[in-house]
Amino acid sequence: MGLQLPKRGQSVRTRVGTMAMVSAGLLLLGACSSEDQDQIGRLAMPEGITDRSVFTDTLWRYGWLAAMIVGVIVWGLIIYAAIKFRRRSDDEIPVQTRYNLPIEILYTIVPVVMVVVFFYFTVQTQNDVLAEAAEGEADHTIGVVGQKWSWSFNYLGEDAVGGQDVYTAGTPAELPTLVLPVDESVTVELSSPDVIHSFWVPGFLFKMDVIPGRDNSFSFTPTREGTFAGKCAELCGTYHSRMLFNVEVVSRSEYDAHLRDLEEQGNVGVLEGAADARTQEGLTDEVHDDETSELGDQE
Ligand SMILES: [Cu+2]
Repeated sequence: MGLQLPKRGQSVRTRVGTMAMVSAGLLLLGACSSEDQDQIGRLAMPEGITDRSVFTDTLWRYGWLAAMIVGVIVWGLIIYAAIKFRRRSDDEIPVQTRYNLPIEILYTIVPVVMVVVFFYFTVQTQNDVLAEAAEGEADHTIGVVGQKWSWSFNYLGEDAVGGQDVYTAGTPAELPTLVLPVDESVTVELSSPDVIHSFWVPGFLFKMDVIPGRDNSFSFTPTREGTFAGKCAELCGTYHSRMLFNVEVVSRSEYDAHLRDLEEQGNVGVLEGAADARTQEGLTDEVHDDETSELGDQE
């Protein structure tokens, strides 16, 4: 028995359905706020707020472009093949082809080449994002501690408080705020006393794991003032979803005032993030050496 063509009534119904879907789609797009439309323009990436976010943003856009080019070629080939080699009569069987070596080599090599190109540009982007502060040392160094289930921020050796270290800490109920000076370079040093967390500010278009016993750091310069959201991006345990914080990018004078406030509140020193941080194995070399010598003394 041959193929049954759809009856006329069915195809009209399909066309009406398609038109309804297209107009609903257009209506939805039209109803988008300008904020949503900005986001569509950025291909769903958050707006970058540091000098480094442009690298990730560029990779993202070219990634989409490459995917669209591949998509158009593949869709084109599918449509071309479906029309050109369609079944023309009920008793015709299409040409049966087995093994086409050139085609098989092509569709093995082409994806490998695409992955290599993606990999190359990803590594290049990563190097740009992770490059240390351009001119020697960064203007500010901030120690960020991720601990179950919040964050501590240590502002290290700040001139505004006479070269002292001051800190701020939060809880899942009272979110901590990381204050950053606009247009000044910052190095963030990440540490964790307990489990692996991940420091993520979506506006940085970047995140980095916070691993016990491993010193991870990155540098950047915030370029836009404002309040932004931050979170833990590693499924680290029970209250992982509550490991939220805020980032406030402010002018230098407001930044200095914030540091002096912390000093006045008595938040002087460096927080390790947990009461038992110094007794846990393998946190930093320094701690480890201390423990070894203590053990040596006991023996
Ligand atoms: Cu976490």
